[in-house]
Amino acid sequence: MLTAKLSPSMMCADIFCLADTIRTFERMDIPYLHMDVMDGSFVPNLMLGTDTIRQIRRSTAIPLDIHLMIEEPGEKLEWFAPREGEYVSVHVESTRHLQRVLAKIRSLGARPMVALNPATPLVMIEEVLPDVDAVLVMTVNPGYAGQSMVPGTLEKIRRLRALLDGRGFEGVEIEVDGNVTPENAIRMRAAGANIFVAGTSLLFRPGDMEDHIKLFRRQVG
Ligand code: S6P
Ligand code: MG
Repeated sequence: MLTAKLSPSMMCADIFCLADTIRTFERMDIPYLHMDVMDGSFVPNLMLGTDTIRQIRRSTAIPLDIHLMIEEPGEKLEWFAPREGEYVSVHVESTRHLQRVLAKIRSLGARPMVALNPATPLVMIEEVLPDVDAVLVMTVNPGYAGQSMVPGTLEKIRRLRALLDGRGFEGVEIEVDGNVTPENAIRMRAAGANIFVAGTSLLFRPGDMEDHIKLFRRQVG
């Protein structure tokens, strides 16, 4: 079973406390920071731009997990200057030449991840499984924090894990994004997910963030 990892969703962070939050993540050995990039076209919202990404990179060595919710991401990859060890995810629904874009992410030194909306069937990514290090299963429709998990996505995670393992891609990770509560995380883990985007349902909910991280690690791994 792949190691369980947290990827805090930085669009949920209080910008007035950002430096302290990042220090907490460093102290707690958080492996990724999830950066939601939204263009107001692929999704009905605008979020995190290139300058924010640059500033976060200047302030920490934690690798980024950049989630591109933008039209034709292949034409804009260089804007984000992906680094070795970072993840960059692109949506199957927004990317006309998916395989080419995933190859470009790798050629820039980063780790390619393909993302699917809840309504997109797994068959849409079958041909690119050899080209990715991870698959991002959206468990809410992308655009906003604070939504409820779409029923059926748990079963989709289970089917994806079986598909990956059955085709010899046991090392390909599954990231889940949306309404990852402590309870949902346990169920998502049992279904086969191992990277958990932690937003308002997990780390950025009321209470002490370190306690939330410890609870997650006790319950999920
Ligand atoms: C949503 C975005 C996500 C959210 C995250 C918020 O479009 O891709 O990364 O930031 O899902 O988490 P929560 O717990 O508020 O759903
Ligand atoms: Mg996201």
